[in-house]
Amino acid sequence: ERKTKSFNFTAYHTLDEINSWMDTLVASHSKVVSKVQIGNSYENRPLYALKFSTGGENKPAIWIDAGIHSREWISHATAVWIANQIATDYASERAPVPKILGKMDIYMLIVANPDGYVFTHKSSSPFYRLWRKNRSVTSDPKCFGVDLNRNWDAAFGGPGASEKPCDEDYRGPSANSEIEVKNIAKLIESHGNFKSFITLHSYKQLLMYPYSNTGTNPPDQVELDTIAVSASKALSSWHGTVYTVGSIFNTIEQASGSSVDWAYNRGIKYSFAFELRDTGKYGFLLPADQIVSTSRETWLAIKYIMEYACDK
Ligand code: ING
Ligand code: ZN
Repeated sequence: ERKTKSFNFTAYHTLDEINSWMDTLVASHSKVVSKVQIGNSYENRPLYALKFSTGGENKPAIWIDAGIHSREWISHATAVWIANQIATDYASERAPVPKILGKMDIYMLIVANPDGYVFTHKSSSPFYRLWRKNRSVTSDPKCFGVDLNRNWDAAFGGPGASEKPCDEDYRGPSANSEIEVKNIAKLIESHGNFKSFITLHSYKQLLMYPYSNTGTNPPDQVELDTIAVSASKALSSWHGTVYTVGSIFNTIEQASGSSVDWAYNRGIKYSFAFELRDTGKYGFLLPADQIVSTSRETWLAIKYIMEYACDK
């Protein structure tokens, strides 16, 4: 308990600090949180997910990942804060967390791209700090990394992803070629009972749903849009931060091989992608004094989506 409390939620942390914080969270809340290793990264770092569960086998579940793009530091920091909030809300019986965890499990992968994240901490020079992809070797010896949000088996190879290894949105040689993507997909597929898939990115203040690869509406567009509008209203109620809602294709741009399209296509209806703060003033370099306010407002939106999926 003491150690969890002394963790500084108002600062950005290294991979090692986040991993050891997970251990202290699990130690303080072992009845409800455990650490699950879902595999390793390309450079052989463990991929640790936090599993929130009150017991039972294969309960309907909610997936949350952050940091699939390493430079988007506010996503990892927000996921850390939210994980702590879920644990403490459960411990103090604060609604709706006990109800949600009575029916569903929550999996949180806070650092989906640990190799990239370590790289962004090597130097504050933009080449390091603004690294987006993972760090795998490509067919071009000068260029490293695959965009892990273009490598999923969902319209892989279509428009909105590059075939060139030096590009920021390089899709990789084939769908699931990247071990990080493969590990997440394997966990979700073998579990088979995920109801919601939430992925955290930055920046642009958007709450989005599929598809990213086409402008055609998904069959559940009306419901997903209604949920996203309500969740973004909940988010705004905290500090007045304004989010735009829509399909990924319509709010940002076309992207093939994305995780939410994959999740939605395999039947995870409540699939959403967040672009957290800000709208461009600081961009990926969001000052650390905005971590807690960003986390609090994002939690309101995520809580809304979770409760909706739970009550459904
Ligand atoms: N934006 C996302 C990207 O991968 C996105 C947008 C989200 C595309 C979800 C597809 C699916 O390009 C950032 N900033 O990474
Ligand atoms: Zn991103």
